[in-house]
Amino acid sequence: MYTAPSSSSSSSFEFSLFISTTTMPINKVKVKVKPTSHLHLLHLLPILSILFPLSQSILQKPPPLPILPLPSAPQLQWQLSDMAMFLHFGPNTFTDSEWGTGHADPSVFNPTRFNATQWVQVAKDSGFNRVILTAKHHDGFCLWPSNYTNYSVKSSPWRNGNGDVVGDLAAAASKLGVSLGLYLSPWDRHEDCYGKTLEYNEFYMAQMTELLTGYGEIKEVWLDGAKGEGAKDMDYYFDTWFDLIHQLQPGAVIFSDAGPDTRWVGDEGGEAGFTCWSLFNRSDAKIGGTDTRYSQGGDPYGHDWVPAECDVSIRPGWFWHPSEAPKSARQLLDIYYKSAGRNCLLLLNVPPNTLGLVSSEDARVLREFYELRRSIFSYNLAANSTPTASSTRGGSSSSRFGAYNVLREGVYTYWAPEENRSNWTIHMDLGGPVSFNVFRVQEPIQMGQRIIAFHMEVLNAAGQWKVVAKGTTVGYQRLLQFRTVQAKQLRFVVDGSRGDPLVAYIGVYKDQYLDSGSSQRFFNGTASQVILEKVGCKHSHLAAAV
Ligand code: FUL
Repeated sequence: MYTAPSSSSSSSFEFSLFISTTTMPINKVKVKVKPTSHLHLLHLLPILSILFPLSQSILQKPPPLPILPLPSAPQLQWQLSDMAMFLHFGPNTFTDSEWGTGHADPSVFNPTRFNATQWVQVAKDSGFNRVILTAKHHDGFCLWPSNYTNYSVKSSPWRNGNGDVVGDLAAAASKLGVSLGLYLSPWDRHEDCYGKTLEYNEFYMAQMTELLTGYGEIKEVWLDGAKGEGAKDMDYYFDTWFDLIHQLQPGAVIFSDAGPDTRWVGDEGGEAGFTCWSLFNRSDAKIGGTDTRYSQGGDPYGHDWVPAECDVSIRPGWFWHPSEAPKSARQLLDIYYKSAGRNCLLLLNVPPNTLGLVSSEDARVLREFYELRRSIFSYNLAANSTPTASSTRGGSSSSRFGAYNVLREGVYTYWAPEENRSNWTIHMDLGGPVSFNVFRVQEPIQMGQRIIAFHMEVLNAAGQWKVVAKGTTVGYQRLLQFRTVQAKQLRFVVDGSRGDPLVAYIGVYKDQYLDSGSSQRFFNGTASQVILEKVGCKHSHLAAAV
């Protein structure tokens, strides 16, 4: 198995070449050096650097300058997780509605087997490490005992009015190591002061403060501009809200149609544009007045870093309805390719039912979705290849920016080309014929989003390079699907970039169900065992988890 040298090992390697003898006379001082002990060498470094001024050859070339705009630390952390689970729950669950009027009797809210740990466990078991709850939806009913309204769990029969859904979820999430986000709807169809700008803004900020000070760390605050026809007119003081949220929870990202930290992708089908920039101009966007094309694609000239979040429900509605069924795992996978595979976070809604549990049908589909992803992505079929590049920053293939980095997981190690080149190619000799139909590439987004266009080509039996897939933006992660090809060699070529392109990861995979017309049949929530068996026999080398 190919193991790339780490940057620390490459510098100690250079150092051990520099002092190649075991005993060296240095100004009549004899220094014994064991060539195998890097620890000893490190201890000697200060003495040796005085006695021998360092030669230029062992100085490292620094990383290139990042290209603005850049993600903040919470934005970076948010994007590295690629999926979150949305939980729509409240009186609508019990009244079979989507937009509650705000006048449903609180007595309807009574989830007799409520278990927030089950919600979080389902999320965790299917590969989600963030859950986001509708703490208050448009009907104004609060899932926590707010001091500013009686329209809440306090007035319901559930646990005799002593329950707190937000509290239970926060405790379960913290216990299982899953992060928590909260949705506090600005539009409130119950609250009397809604429509009076000053009063309602005070009310909303007081509720926000309760949520952000009473439940530990909150990683995402979700709000939207949705409002029904005929709703009272008023101003929301968004900028003041955003400052309050960042003050109370500095690690949280704020979602809205226009950021500030993450933007709505502009549709509720979970689909980003084929081209999707994290760059965006916030001043060109309006909360409650989304330009879908602008949101789906972002803006290559944008001054702000505002990556897109793709929300979609596992069922037709956002809330649970007895007549609705979940999508199949294959459909979820297609959505994954069009969201997480296009530089976005997939926010998948899984609505708990009237018992207060994630339904078993939904849990089964999620398990299959997880197994499908695992069967495809846990083994990079190029893992044993030897990548080489058209050029390498620092001039040597043993540099810390060498092409070998594209086989190391994560975005913090990357290939960088020599400056001012126009040919940016990574060549991979796969060491024998490999069949694949999915391509994955990642940029180190902490350095800015750069790649504008790329293609991937393979060497065919006749010795000609043939283009298999073309893409535009990459960002955190780009996935491309195509008909299965068999190749011994591939080339990744950057055709356009804002500055020198940097590449953090390249992978090729086999989605064994992609070319088969029968795939729908397998992924309708009833065939977990079939998938596990198929996956198990095809990929005995699977890693433990995605
Ligand atoms: C929209 C709302 O109107 C829907 O009910 C749902 O909550 C969706 C996620 O956001 O703006």
